[in-house]
Amino acid sequence: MRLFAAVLPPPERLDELGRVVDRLRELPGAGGVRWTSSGGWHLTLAFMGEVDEALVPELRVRLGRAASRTPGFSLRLRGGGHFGRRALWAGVAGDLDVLRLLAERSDAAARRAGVGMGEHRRYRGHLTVGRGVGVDVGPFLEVLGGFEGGRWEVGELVLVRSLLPVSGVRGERPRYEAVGRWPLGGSGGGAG
Ligand code: 2AM
Repeated sequence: MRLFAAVLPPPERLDELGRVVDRLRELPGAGGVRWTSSGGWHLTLAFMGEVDEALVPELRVRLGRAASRTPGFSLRLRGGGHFGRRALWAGVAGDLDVLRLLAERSDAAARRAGVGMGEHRRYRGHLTVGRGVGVDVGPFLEVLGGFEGGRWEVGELVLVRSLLPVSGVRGERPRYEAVGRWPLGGSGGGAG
């Protein structure tokens, strides 16, 4: 199954972002962006891709351990950016060091469980709101630049399954399903 570890912002924070994205979708050129579905919005910690079912029990144990070793922390959604024309995203602010630590521990958990994780890149927290940006991103970034979401406490690490569309309908988006949740430890992080 196709899996990734993520932080899921609470509904009220997603609603705030939703109001900004509604404005983006009214801008000229918005039709040239594949907007992600707000119900699936997430901050990816570690993307694992296709994972052999046999590895999942070990992966769960290790993700649970990564979560328990990491203290709860606070974040807010703020501003935005883009990865070339591939992705338009909302940024994050707050305890970014802990967010990065949780991302690195999730990546390490997956590697130790035997998941092929590809090359290790420096983590950059972001929430993708649009893909395949076929137009000038400038006007979108201008609106996102003024976005300041409210703070929330991140209390859990979530394992998400991504179900890719099979219908072949153009523009259809993946469905996401939480298949595991582990509380963060709150004990100060430890050494591992
Ligand atoms: P993105 O939003 O920055 O594109 C589920 O696919 C999530 O995992 C997406 O939010 C995506 O991040 C992230 N991801 C990271 N690497 C990926 C990859 N190689 N293929 C698909 N998704 C990836």
